[in-house]
Amino acid sequence: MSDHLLTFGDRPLVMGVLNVTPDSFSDGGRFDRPVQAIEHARRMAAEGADLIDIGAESTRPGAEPVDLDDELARLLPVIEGVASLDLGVPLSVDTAKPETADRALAAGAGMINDVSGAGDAMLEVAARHGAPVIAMHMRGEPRTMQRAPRYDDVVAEIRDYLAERVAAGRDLGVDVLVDPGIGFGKTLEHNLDLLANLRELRELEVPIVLGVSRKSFLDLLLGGVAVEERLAGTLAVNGWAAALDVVDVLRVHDVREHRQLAESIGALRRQRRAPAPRRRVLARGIECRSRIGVTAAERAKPQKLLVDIDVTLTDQPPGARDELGGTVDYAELAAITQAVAGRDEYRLVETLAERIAVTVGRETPQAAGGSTRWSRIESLRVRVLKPGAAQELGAAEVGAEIDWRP
Ligand code: HH2
Repeated sequence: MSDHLLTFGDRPLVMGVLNVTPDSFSDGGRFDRPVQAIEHARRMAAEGADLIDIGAESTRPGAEPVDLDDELARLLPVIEGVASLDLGVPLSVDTAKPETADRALAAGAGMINDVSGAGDAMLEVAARHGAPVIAMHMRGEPRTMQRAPRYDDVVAEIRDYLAERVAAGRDLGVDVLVDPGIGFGKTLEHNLDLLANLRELRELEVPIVLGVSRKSFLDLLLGGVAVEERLAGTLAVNGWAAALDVVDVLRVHDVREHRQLAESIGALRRQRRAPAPRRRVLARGIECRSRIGVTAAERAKPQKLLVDIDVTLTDQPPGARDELGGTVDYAELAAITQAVAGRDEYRLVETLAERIAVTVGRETPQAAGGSTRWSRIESLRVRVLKPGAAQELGAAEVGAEIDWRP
């Protein structure tokens, strides 16, 4: 994606918020004069912002729309002023109006952030300027969006909506980044569902943007926390998403702290060891005999069974020992299976399968806490087939299978 504008590596990018508004929910009125706004952009760049998002229309719940002329009058001097500082940090324009985006891109912004989902007119502006776009999901409009929003499946509905915007962008050659729009026409439950299941947006295979900074769901979640006290909650949620690698851009007010968060997670990610290859030992088609069946007649004499066992081992370091003592011996699996099958009568094949699994788990050295420190049984699959019954029924195979963890 847009190599010249954004490069994604092993940490999320930090997008600093610059609201040139009198009424934004957390910083309204603080940067609504160009001089203050430009100074704040300089500060965020010094604190480590990878991007600066400049908006002139508050989208907090209940906010009134701003008309085009007012929006341009607030935005353009700031975009031009920040662009002239040459901070080396790309600027995005936070607007839902294609005309505003067009003028902002001409004035020095390199990207569009559209909370209204980047409709076709917006994508056309982006295509004309060769700029990427953030398509954010919003239900309704800011003035009314928090009036009892409803979804059948909030994660699936938003994923499908964003997928459609990505496809529309692709048709025009526009790179689209997606944002689930935390707090935009969503209850606390909806926001948490989205945040806990962000990985579903990974299916879209485009960068994911997240805006949770200081938002009111944190107030509801934490039981009454004022806007200026929501940094810890913001860091926790952004840290969760970053650690799970389900976010690429964090849109935040507190740049310094989030750059530290992103760098820490990047360092840990680089340090992670490659997972060791998982070993699975198989013993399949073990022949044994057992008195098994739901009727006494069936149990009167032993019948032939075929048993498959798959043992998954865990905890092997790369290049684990090349010795039988450090793994499961399949001869031992066959011997245990034959002994368990012959020892008792069973009505159900699943009972026998379970008995075999439990015995393997208990009697091999790899049983949890067993003698071999670095190789333990993580799980077992045991399948018991009755070839005689299959033949009678005209079936290829009949039997039962169980999965078991020690
Ligand atoms: N949230 C806000 C504004 N723009 N853009 C994206 N992509 N994602 C967001 O979650 C998002 C956004 C609202 O936050 P803020 O800008 O601080 O407040 P206000 O809209 O009141 O100016």
